[in-house]
Amino acid sequence: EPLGVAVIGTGRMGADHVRRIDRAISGARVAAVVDIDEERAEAVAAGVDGCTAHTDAAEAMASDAVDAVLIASSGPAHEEALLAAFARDLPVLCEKPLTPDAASALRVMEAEAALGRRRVQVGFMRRYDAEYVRLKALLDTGQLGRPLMLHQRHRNVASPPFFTSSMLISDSVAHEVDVTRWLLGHEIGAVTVLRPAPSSSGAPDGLRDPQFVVLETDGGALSDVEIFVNCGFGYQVQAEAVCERGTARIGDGHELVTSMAGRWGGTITQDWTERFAQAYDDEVQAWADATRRGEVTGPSVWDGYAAAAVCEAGVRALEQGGRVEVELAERPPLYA
Ligand code: ISE
Repeated sequence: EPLGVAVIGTGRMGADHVRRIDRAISGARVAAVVDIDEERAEAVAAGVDGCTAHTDAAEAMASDAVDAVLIASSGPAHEEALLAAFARDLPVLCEKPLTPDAASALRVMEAEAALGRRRVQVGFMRRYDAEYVRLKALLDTGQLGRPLMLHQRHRNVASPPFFTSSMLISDSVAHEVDVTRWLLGHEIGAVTVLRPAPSSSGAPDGLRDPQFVVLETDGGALSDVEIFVNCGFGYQVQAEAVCERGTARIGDGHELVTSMAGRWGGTITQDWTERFAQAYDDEVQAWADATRRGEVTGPSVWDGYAAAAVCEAGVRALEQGGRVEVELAERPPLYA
């Protein structure tokens, strides 16, 4: 019996995950889709055999055909959907951000901790990307010595119309926050955000784009992030670890280099569904496999909460300037 998944939210990521579960991965099927836009839910459901359409997440979760939930609605809608899934004790894959702020993430963490076992994998898909996995494996061997600094670049072609200056941190840099914690095994203790003059090309008026974010870890490492969400030319995600005895870098995108007519070069991916397509496939496959074994693996609600707390400090640093310390709640034993 394949795992019956309810996909909550059929926007860009939700629709991509529906396609992925329907066509790319094994052992799971889309049993229900939910969207506040009824027509959209029905249009997506119509493309999948035996899939029902709903406008209410709790109603979809009540269906006998639903064994697990993939939450891909907008960040502010996650908390309610997570709590509805907990009420039915359903396993969840929740797209990032877990929730948009630390207080709501903490409520979710307390609710899951009260269940006494993990139910949620958070969708930090970079942890499933082959290049990141190799970088982490190399750092973990210790061959390069202790990592001292991470330099990261995160560029999007263009931001969507609803994007705000604080979303550069809470929606985009959230990935580098998780990558930093995961690669180094440190928590992030303080955030500083520097703001160069905004780009006048492409970025909507008033959007603070680009930004330069400095994360200080409790292990004494520095992680810097250039976030530039209206760079215009491509989707680039790069990371370099500077260690005591060497460096390691990913994201140069050199899989195919052509030489022709006196020039050499390659192509640049245009968005995350393209750059991280395989990572998303592997992430959702790993979630479905673990769920069918009755396990929960991958990034946890603690990771989602920690990212939310760091991003909240980052947004304050962006707004008020200077260095803002991160306040983290105690880590519950469930996430030890
Ligand atoms: C988006 O929500 C993502 O998660 C993408 O990976 C990121 O590159 C983009 O900046 C975010 O807005």
